[in-house]
Amino acid sequence: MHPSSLIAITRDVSPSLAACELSFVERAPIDLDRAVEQHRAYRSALAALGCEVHDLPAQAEFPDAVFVEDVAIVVDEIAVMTRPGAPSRRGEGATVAPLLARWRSLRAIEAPGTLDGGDVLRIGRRVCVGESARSNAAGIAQLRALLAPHGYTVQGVPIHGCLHLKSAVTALADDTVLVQPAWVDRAAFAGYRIVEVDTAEEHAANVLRIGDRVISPACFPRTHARIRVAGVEVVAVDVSELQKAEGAVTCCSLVFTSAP
Ligand code: CIR
Repeated sequence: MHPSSLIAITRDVSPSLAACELSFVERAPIDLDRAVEQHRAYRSALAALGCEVHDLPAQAEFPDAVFVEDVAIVVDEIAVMTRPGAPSRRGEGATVAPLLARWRSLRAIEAPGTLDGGDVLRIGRRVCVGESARSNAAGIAQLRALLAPHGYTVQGVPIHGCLHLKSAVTALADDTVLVQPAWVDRAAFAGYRIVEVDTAEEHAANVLRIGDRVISPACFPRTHARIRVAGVEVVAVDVSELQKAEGAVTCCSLVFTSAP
């Protein structure tokens, strides 16, 4: 039997990234070459942290397709293909599904449900889903029905002022979350140790946990100091051009173990 390995699925930056969806971020010119280079460095960071990176080719017809996190939820037992809330993003999953099917049996969110992976925060067997403009009650109910047989509890969490739940909160460890309290109520995470982002770094709550370390955008040094005080090592990556597309670090990959 092969030992289990950490898989990361990514997708190259679309040449049409400038036409991305934007909700809470002002449109600003994106340097595409720089975005491509930053994405390459992000993949290198994943590899350096032990991930086997499977990079899909860019899709010119889908400006936001680099943000692969939104098209699937991967748990140990199954993967759920989402139905993204933005109609422009609904075709992105078609080329991710066959790759994911190498490791997981696939399920799917069906209309009228909508769900973006960026709204789904899993900590152990607890799954929190942002009640956002992208993920509706039907989508959350379908995810609950698909995951409950595998022992997961799925709970809707209201958010306000940001795109996705994981814009507002991510996990630093099984017992610790990093929170932007302006966008999500800290009370939803009672029982966890809570680290707040620095007030000068509004978008700093989105970190990608790989084992006992986190990847975080390089532009948030004050929050990095807080994370380190909490005992977690930070790997900083520059994703400035992807941030202009309202993306950050969790959204650019699907990370899971090959054989749990
Ligand atoms: C969108 O609005 O769908 C993209 N421009 C950004 C998606 C970012 N996804 C994520 O954080 N999971």
